[in-house]
Amino acid sequence: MVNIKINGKELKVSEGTSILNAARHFQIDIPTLCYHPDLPAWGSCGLCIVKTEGSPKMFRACATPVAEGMSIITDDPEIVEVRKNTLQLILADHPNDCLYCGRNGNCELQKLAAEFGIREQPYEPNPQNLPKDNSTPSIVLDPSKCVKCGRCVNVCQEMQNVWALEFLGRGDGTRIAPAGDIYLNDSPCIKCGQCSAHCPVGAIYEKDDTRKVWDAIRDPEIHTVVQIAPAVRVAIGEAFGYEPGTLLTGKTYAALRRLGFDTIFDTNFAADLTIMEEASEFVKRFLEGKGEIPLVTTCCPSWVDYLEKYFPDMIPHFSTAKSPQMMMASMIKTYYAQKAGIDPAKIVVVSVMPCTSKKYEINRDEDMYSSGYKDLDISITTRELARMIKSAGIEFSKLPDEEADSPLGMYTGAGTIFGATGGVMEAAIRTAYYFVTGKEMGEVEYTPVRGLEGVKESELDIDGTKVKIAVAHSISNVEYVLNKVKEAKAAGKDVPYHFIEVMACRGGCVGGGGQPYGATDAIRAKRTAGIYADDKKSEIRCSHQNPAIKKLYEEFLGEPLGEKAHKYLHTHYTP
Ligand code: HC1
Ligand code: SF4
Repeated sequence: MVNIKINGKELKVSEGTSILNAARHFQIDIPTLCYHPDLPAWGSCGLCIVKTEGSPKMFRACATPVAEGMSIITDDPEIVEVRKNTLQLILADHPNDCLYCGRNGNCELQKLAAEFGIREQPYEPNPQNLPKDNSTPSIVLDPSKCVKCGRCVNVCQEMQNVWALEFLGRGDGTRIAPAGDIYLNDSPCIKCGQCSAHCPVGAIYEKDDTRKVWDAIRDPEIHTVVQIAPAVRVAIGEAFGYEPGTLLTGKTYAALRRLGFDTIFDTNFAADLTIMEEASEFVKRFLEGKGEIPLVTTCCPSWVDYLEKYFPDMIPHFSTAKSPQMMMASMIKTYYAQKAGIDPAKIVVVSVMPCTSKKYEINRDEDMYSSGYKDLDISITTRELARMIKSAGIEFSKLPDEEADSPLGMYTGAGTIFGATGGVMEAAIRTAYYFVTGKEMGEVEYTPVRGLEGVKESELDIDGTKVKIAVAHSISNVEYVLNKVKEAKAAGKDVPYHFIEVMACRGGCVGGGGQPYGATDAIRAKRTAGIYADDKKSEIRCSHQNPAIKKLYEEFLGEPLGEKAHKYLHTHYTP
């Protein structure tokens, strides 16, 4: 520990802590546009300048560690003046079209301009007029709005190890763009949206599909069916002033009904369905030797995109089970349409996801028309749903708790934990155990796969059979796991794992690129706690015990991995 003073107050902080974090720890918020706790400090914006007592020199609090005896001043008239001046320079390069910006009311630059009372602009306006990149189905790049903070580049390179984004040009002409100055859709981008979730302004944002949803809702000929993903229910509240992690399933159903959706189902039901197929697939490969081991989960479309691009030789290891959102969509346009007597051509399926990549998944070429129609029509993010609720004037906090509709609305605790890293694995274990032994697991909570550690390895004992497991989240953690498998295979040794779960975003879907802004590990942990609380309070906690799932197999699908299940619930991959 080192002894320091901040604004005259004596404090003890751990060695190596940056001045910015030391100050924040003691409730002094030094302004910054470039620093984010997920990322290494870059010191590019220059707003976090501070001084030490007795010295006129100013330095960046994000990039300077505390030192014994340091007496730091975070705020005096001169510091405030320099920060204001820096802000005015940033604003001079920025288009002043806040009223038309997707981040209006939720922008870190706008907030700082308000807090610093910026009322005039001494500098000649010099906004860059650069074209938007609309090429991906998931995110839009608007380089004219970029404040060159570097967060997107950092997150894409360091956290996701994708390297789709770069700084191009020099000096005044510096801008963010895909390396090689190509369209984002032609770059290695995996559409995870982490750049949009970390951007402090409106330079990268989710593609807004809410207009399409409104059109479907308002069309009297169309029957709209909506599904919500596991992780949405523990984060949507943040847009309405709730604590992160507050479980708001019932209010979200109520809001969707008031928006005008005809039928409300839950992706958690389909997560139970995914487990039926994926756990069966695991047993078939692992115990019967039919197929490659390790089995790798594939419900995260950014992860699938990454694997197809960078590890195509691993394709035989992918689970062929579709993601829950796609399984749900094909069941809506077949099973539900038949049961409800609705022409599937008149159904529009909408999904609400914590994810920008799900917009890409619905447009993949592979097996996404299994119902005979486009299975899933529109996918929107948690952020887009929050905007729809607000623009419709719905007072979210005053809504009653409502139920989802039948037959695709009932879910188990296993379905809900899909939303957190390790959750798909834990849900699969609960059912695989039953499939292998014919007995239920006594204690269903399998905690070695939980938590925010980048790679979680463990060994499960299923009635004397050892199952080696790995769970990774954030693409930067994946290479370690895959390389271990590849090295073992190349050396002709036993594979180090039998079952691998990967989610592209840190924390899993709770930390998805389409979730409300401002996620940090503390917020991801709260959302995760909300997910596990939902599991704990569930009467049924294993997918194979879901009565609505049993009925679906009895009435329509037949057996897991059977002919019909293959037709509607499985897919393939293209290198
Ligand atoms: Fe996810 Fe999944 S867990 S991928 O994050 O397998 O988006 O929440 O809906 O499909 O169920 C997302 C979440 C989500 C799918 C499920
Ligand atoms: Fe990089 Fe993900 Fe953004 Fe694509 S969506 S540029 S992969 S951070």
